[in-house]
Amino acid sequence: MIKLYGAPLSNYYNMVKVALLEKGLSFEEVLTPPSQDAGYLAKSPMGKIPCIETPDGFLAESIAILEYLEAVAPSPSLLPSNAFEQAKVREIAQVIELNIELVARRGFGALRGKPVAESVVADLARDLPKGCAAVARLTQFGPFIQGDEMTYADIVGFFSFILANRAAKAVIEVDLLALIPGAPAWFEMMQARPSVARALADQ
Ligand SMILES: N[C@@H](CCC(=O)N[C@@H](CS)C(=O)NCC(=O)O)C(=O)O
Repeated sequence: MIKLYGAPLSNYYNMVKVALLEKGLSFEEVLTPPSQDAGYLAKSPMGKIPCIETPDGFLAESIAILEYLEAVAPSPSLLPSNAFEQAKVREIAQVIELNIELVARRGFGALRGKPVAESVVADLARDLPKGCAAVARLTQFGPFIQGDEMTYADIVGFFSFILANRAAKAVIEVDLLALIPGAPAWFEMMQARPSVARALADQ
């Protein structure tokens, strides 16, 4: 059985947890904080959460884990069958991680009441609208990001935007979802999905 290491407050942890739930795979949650201890670094090389333990060893990096789950449990699928459409899912997930999640993450201190440096405020104000414009160019919301089937881009997208938007509202007073046509309704739909609702309730 797959073991999922991490904590329910982590948006990345929830990406993997929701994929496991969607696929109906049995898994055990092992509550673990991020850690630089040698024991945990042997499992997750940057000491980050999540990582998973598989029959073949440990695996970190959420998108790599999602790809692994897709390979070992292809049904129900979180990727389209067409090679180009599959690559598009990967493109969108990466664009969201690099240009929304990781940019907004620099302002996450605001969510814990910490001051955010002026340079970070300026970076978020410049880069987040640019990232949202890229996401808008890539998404269809029909009703899912890539059309009528849910893919892992929806999972990465939902758990990236949930925190990024809180940080954007707190730091630059911008609603990121409002910058992407169709995104507010998609976000509501994803939030109501049983797997996502369970991960949020478990927090
Ligand atoms: N690229 C990683 C990011 C994971 C990540 O940043 N996790 C956060 C928790 S949400 C963490 O472990 N932070 C601790 C740290 O950066 O040392 C992934 O895709 O899994």
